[in-house]
Amino acid sequence: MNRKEFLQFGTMGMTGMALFPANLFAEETKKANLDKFPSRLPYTKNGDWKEFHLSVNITQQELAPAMKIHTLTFNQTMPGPEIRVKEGDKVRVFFKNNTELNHTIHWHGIYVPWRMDGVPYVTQMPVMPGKEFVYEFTAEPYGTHFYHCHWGTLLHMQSGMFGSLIVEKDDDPIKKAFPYDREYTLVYSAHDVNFLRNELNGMLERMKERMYMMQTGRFDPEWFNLFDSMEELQKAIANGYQPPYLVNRRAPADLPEPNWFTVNGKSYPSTPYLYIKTGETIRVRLINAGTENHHLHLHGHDFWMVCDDGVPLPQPWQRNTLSLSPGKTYDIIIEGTNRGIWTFHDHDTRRVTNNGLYPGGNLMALVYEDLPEEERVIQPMKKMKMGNMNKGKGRDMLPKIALDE
Ligand SMILES: [Cu+2]
Repeated sequence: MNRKEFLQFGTMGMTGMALFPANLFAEETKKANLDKFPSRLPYTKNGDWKEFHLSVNITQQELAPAMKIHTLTFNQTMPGPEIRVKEGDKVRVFFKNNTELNHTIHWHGIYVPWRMDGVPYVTQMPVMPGKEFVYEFTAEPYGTHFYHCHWGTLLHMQSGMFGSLIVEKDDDPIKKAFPYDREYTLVYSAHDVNFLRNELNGMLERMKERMYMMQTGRFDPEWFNLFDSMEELQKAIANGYQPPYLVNRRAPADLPEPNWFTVNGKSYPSTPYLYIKTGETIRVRLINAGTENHHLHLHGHDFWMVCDDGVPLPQPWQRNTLSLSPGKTYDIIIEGTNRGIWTFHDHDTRRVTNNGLYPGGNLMALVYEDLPEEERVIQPMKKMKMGNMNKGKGRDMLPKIALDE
């Protein structure tokens, strides 16, 4: 993308694309929309193994036009790339830490051997700055899962360290019951950007402390701040060591209160669209990698809840709202039975805001690609015989998409 194309795209994103239905149907909008879903992480085959590479870096992420934050990201994207494997695959993931912080990877919902579970000081030592750790497991069970950092989880997860992990199988039970035409992955998160900024700055302070610890011989890069006995810990404290649970090592006085809400790393008006056509069926994989409950509601349709935490439900449930609590995944099926442009959003309206301002956050649209030209514009107000309201310019005065639930 050259500079001119970038500027054109940027302008479109900021002014028209999100609000004006006419642009929703442009080929370039649809093409740009594909980038709003996680990219597929490529692998190489090594004997029986599928080998993947993940790294963590500090990168900038644009949540909405002109709103950028610093994030900790897998392979420089938020969410991280999607790992998609077949049930029974042998998976090897080389994880490289390119930051000054510790990290691990936890494979949420996967039956990994316990030493591969990614819980620091429980199943493994944290992956130190500059180090690499190799995770190996068999991909099971089937379904929609995710991976995330398990070190300093509160900060690292809302900083962006999460990604989808999809385990497929040849004879997919959902595909059999609801032959679907396309599928989408949506990863939800919530961010207190002030907390993120303070914590990342606090991290720089702790780096200075670590330098001091290293210079004074109280730091072992392989063992960090782990002590073999209470005496050893007490001796270190007497020598100036501050355990991480001491209050003066915590930057914020309060727990974070998220003020930005993202779907696939984007807040409205940058959120992805779910394109569908009349008669089509789509599968949507919903993953909550954040800290908030999202009460997701689809307008104009019911959907079928078909998988819960990846497990196919014995009986699909017909719904128009579901509650996606932290750590949960659901798969839903939407049938293209009611042509139009329909919002799909968090019905806890605190989460359809950007820093307290509506509209924003988890506001998205289900868009019928086959909506006829004449239905793409809102009827001019004068045709609606609404008294004084038609005294304007005789053209539409409503927002192009009704944003209220
Ligand atoms: Cu981390």
